Amino acid sequence: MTRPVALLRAVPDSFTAALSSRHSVSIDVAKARAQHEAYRAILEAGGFATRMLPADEAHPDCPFVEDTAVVIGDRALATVPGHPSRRGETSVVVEALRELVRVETMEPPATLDGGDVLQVAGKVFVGMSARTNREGIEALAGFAAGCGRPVIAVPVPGGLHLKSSVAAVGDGMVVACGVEPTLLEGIAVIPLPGPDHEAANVVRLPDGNLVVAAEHPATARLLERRGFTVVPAEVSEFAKADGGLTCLSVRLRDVMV
Ligand code: CIR
Repeated sequence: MTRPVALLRAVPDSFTAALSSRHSVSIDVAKARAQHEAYRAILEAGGFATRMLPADEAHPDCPFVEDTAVVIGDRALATVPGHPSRRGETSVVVEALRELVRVETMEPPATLDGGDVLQVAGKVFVGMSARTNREGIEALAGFAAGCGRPVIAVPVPGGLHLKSSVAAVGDGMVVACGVEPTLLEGIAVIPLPGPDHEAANVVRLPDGNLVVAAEHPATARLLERRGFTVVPAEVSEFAKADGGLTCLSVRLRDVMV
């Protein structure tokens, strides 16, 4: 039986130095590795074939692999991550992607983090965040046009990236915190009350179940009331570095292995 692929990247010892807006918290690397392994097991159980790329000590944020590439169908766009310290993360990801899909590369001055790209109902929404600039959005639009997908730029309501506040939960449906529903034209929005935007960062598994951060039980309850089956995952150590569930993988939903 073939399965869609998800790429992950292992946690380096240097993860304690990952970028973070929460300066007073210290990251437990052993705990982060255990959480990462459990996350991988959840993706596998839910139907993904996972591939683990090696950690890179020179790049503390490398486990947040989602930011380095945008995949549409059988094509990928390698990004120029918005933070300068993260730019060297892409090369290993590009090598891995080349074994699976056709890869295009974004060039500076364009910058874009994959965490700003939300794909739902055949549309590509992109957050105008501090990490994703106008040139990055134009580069994404050119790439997506080649895949027959429109790109719609939207403001980021809170957190680091667009997907810090909104994630796809089904065909044409998202869960979102603080997102003005009219911005996501044609998409059904399950609103989350907040105040924590990251509570909306969930991963949809191939089997239809949703991975929800164990730190956000209210999100789990709300999605269960909507009829979803929820799989909790602990990601406390990644949250300390402003990361969530989607950040930890690049999901190639149409690439079967
Ligand atoms: C950063 O600041 O770039 C990382 N510490 C967190 C990246 C999170 N990535 C994501 O939401 N896609």
